[in-house]
Amino acid sequence: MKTLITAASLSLLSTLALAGNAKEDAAAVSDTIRIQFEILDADQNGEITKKEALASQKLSIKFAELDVNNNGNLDRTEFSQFYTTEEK
Ligand SMILES: [Ca+2]
Ligand SMILES: [Ca+2]
Repeated sequence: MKTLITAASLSLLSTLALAGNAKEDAAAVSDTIRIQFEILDADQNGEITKKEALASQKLSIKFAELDVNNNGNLDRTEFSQFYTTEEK
């Protein structure tokens, strides 16, 4: 019984450790996304227009693909897709 508890505790600990790392990675990525977004969002209205996207060749190439709701702007959610697909 004692062995079982130890094994369970160990697996719980490693699960927590993994979750901790993933959380840190996600935080680092979202920091980068936020900074990139602010750089590209020249007029700081919270959306990146096609014109603003021209500052990044890669972004302007993928603009139509990323503009999921086709409103001609990329919001943070849409922009984060660019970043996460770019990383892979
Ligand atoms: Ca803007
Ligand atoms: Ca959009």
